[in-house]
Amino acid sequence: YNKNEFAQFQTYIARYANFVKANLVGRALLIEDSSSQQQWLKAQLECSGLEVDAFLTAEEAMDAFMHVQYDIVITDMILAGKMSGLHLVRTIRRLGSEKGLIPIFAITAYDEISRRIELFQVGVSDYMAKPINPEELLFRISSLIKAYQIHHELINERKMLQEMALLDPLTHLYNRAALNQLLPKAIANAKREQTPVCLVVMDLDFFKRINDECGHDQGDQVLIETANWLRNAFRKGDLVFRWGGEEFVIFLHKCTLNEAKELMEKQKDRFSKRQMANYPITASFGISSYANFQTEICHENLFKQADKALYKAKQSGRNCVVC
Ligand code: GH3
Ligand code: MG
Ligand code: MG
Ligand code: MG
Ligand code: MG
Repeated sequence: YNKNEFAQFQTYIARYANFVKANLVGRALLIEDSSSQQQWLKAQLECSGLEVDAFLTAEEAMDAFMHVQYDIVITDMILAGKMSGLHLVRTIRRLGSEKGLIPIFAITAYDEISRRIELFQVGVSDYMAKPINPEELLFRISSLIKAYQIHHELINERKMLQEMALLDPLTHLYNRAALNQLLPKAIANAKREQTPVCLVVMDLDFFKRINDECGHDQGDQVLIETANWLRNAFRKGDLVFRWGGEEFVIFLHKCTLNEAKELMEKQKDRFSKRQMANYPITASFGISSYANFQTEICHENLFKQADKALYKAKQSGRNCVVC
């Protein structure tokens, strides 16, 4: 750089440093065993807008780390306690969970190549050697924090999308994709625990009439209220799905065919006595069961058997239960 360029560069750095200072949002875990250095570092970090929890030993810091959600760990490598900086980094990295991916910034007294390599080998994200220049420190941690926060947002968004993909948007019951995912597991559980299970397919009777007579919105409302009724009608551990249209599927765990038949007769009567969105409505039910554990059954076949029984229920006049 010539003199002019350097001056310009310095102004730029100062301006950007102020920007970074005012713009860091997050919580830092700071470990420094010299209390004067700790106070100084804490003040520098807090200037940038960060919240800082500071500790003198790695043991105390690790305790806080397990209970609080941090955005970065900034640690001195040579510490007074039993647990060294390297040990702390290794412990965090071994967690495996989301927590174990936090950026870790090392502050070291030595700056030899072998030391630096060792830091990266145990999983440090970045480091600076003492004496620390606060401007540079803020630049370095700011990019680490931002990358980690974006990573977090993406993980949360992905979780939300995965959950949404399994829910029916109208009724918020599990949808058919959820059925394909959860039923094989539920059937495998039944086989492992040797406890019989049943599958019920429920189809609203003459549902098309509601749409025709009262409009599609009224039809939707009936579906929503039916779903709410179903949600409360069964035991914890039973699964309720909207399979499609006006058809619902109920998986009954720890339930024999006779028990399912008896239960569904009662539920059918309760349902037919209730109005759904001020509309009197009944439903037909078909039941299949899995109780012979010498044989395998896939959820498609379990469904087909229940659907066949449902067809018979429709043929014998609706508002009834067939096994
Ligand atoms: P059945 O007793 O034989 O089952 O007669 P049904 O009228 O209930 O059966 P059908 O299969 O003839 O008609 C089902 C209707 O459900 C047709 C379709 O337009 C309607 N439907 C499917 N999904 C929805 C939905 O999300 N909202 C509304 N309002 N109607 C739906
Ligand atoms: Mg130290
Ligand atoms: Mg139908
Ligand atoms: Mg039909
Ligand atoms: Mg129907």
